[in-house]
Amino acid sequence: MSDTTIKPRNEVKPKTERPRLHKVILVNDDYTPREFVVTVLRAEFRMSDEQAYRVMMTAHRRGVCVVAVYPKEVAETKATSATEAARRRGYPLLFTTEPEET
Ligand code: TYC
Repeated sequence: MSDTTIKPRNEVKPKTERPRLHKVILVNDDYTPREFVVTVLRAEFRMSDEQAYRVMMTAHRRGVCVVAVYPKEVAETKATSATEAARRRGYPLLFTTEPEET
């Protein structure tokens, strides 16, 4: 048997940090039809008709509306995909992302 003793580290700090979330933001414009905005919100963000309508009207009135929060990668993918769906139809509709304040 060896005399060597192994001293455990005094402090083992548990890793509890969660990945930071990013907001997906819907931006108003003067050209995209309301109904199309609702359709995109329903399809890309799995919202009910009622939720989608409320989010669309908030962006319409205030200029922007937070749609949802996700881990960074997910937020960016969804924002890009929703914006591209609008481009394919020739609309200037824009979704952006930004980190959520903690
Ligand atoms: N302002 C648009 C209209 O009156 C509708 C709209 C709402 C467009 C929200 C974009 O993010 C938006 N047709």
